[in-house]
Amino acid sequence: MAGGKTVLVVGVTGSGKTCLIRRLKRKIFKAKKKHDFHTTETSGFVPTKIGEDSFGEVGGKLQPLWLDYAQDVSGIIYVIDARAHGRLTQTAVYAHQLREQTQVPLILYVRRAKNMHDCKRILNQWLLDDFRFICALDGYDCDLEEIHSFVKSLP
Ligand SMILES: Nc1nc2c(ncn2[C@@H]2O[C@H](COP(=O)(O)OP(=O)(O)O)[C@@H](O)[C@H]2O)c(=O)[nH]1
Ligand SMILES: [Mg+2]
Repeated sequence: MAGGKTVLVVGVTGSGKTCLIRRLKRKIFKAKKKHDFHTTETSGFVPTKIGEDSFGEVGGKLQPLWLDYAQDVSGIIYVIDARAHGRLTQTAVYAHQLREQTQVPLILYVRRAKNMHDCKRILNQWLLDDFRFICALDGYDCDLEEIHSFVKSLP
């Protein structure tokens, strides 16, 4: 794709998509101000240009359309809130469905895991252990670099 890649960011409502795109855009590693993480619901697909690339979020309410949005992108970041226990089954089902239906490279971005073991435990629990994933641990800031290298690796 000339002039950068388009990346679809999906996940259930409240998983952290908007905040992740905002951090990528502003290179925020840790929240400095309270309003950094104040969000309102995003409707439709509004790509945010970050460097050469574009990141566009499609929320949980539009889950039936995720596959349609996936048609024209280079890669998919699937955001999971590891501490949203009540939503993990649903999110696992959606992640499997999406991956079965498209060849577009997909990476799970698991937010708020306590540690790598916790992250892997959560993924294994829902048989997601064969997914590529980024574990965004509380207090560590290397997740943004991992996202950039995922995007760089996309065809
Ligand atoms: N402190 C902190 N809070 C976050 C982060 N990501 C998400 N949140 C919180 O989770 C809420 C929902 O995140 P949001 O990005 O709007 O989720 P979305 O529905 O997937 O777009 C936000 O209002 C924040 O309170 C993060 O990286 N750090
Ligand atoms: Mg959002």
